[in-house]
Amino acid sequence: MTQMNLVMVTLGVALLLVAETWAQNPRKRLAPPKPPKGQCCDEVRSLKVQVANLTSLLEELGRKQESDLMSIVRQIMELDQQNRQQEARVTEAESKYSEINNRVEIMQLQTLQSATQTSSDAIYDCASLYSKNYRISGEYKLPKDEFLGAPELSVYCDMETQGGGWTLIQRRKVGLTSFNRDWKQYKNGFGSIRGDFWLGNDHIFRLTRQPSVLRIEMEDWQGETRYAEYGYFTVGNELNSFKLLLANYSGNAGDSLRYHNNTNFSTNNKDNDKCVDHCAALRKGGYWYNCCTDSNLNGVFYRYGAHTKNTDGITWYGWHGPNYSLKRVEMKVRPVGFQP
Ligand SMILES: [Ca+2]
Repeated sequence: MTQMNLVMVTLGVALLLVAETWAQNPRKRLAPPKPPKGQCCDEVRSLKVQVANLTSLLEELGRKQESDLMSIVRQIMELDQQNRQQEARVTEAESKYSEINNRVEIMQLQTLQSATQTSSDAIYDCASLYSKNYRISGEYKLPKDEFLGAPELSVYCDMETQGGGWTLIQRRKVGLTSFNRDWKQYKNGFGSIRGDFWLGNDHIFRLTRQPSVLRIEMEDWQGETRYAEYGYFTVGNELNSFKLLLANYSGNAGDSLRYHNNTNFSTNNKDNDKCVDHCAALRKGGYWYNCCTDSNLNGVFYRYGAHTKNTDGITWYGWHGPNYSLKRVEMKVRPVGFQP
């Protein structure tokens, strides 16, 4: 622009000079010019040359300016286009982001739904079966549940006592199945689900991961019955030696499992009791032996009850003392919040 101004000024001066020259010779312009004197004509010629030069310079500058303007316009247009492209890219990115966001939300929703389905639809005990309208006591097969890590399992459900929904974890009634078994057998369970059996410490652990009630029903050889119920009952996993924790006794048989509270499980090949003696070997069963017993529900089945010589029978001290083996026992669990 400064260059442009300079050119304009120079051109202006040149024009002034030309005008002045013309003003000095007004007649020459009107009348047919006489042959000019050498000096004057030389000056005019030189000025004309200068004007021509300046004009061409101006024209050139004008063209340059025009081309500059054109290039600026082009640049602006290009920038504008780039801007629009970038805007488009941003819009695209935004829509992709929102699409991904939507997908994540859908996935979260699906996960939530499947989790809800698993916890509400899963059949993992007799209480769940009861709530699905299975109301007849008997043997049921619980399906394998990968979510809970539970294998397929046959269980016996008591759907009648005190509203039903009970999963049996133990039964003594026939007397032909030995309960003098090792750790692994007590861990996995043994016996016949319709007869005498131990469900298995792994299964009892899984069942009692939800807050559970334990109910023990007993019958003596005179046909009388008693029960003991614990409002809180849980068995630890194998790493914790299937430790027993229970509380809130109610019933009419006496609180003869309290003595075994907070003890580990022991078997004939694993002495986890709180005694110098090997209680499992002495009492011939697997149980939460302390030192050793106030009850021995997995003891030896003695027909007709009284066994004054031995203390290894199916005993419940709170009812018949240490020398009376019961005729029939059932241990069963159900969730604390169970609604018949
Ligand atoms: Ca011991």
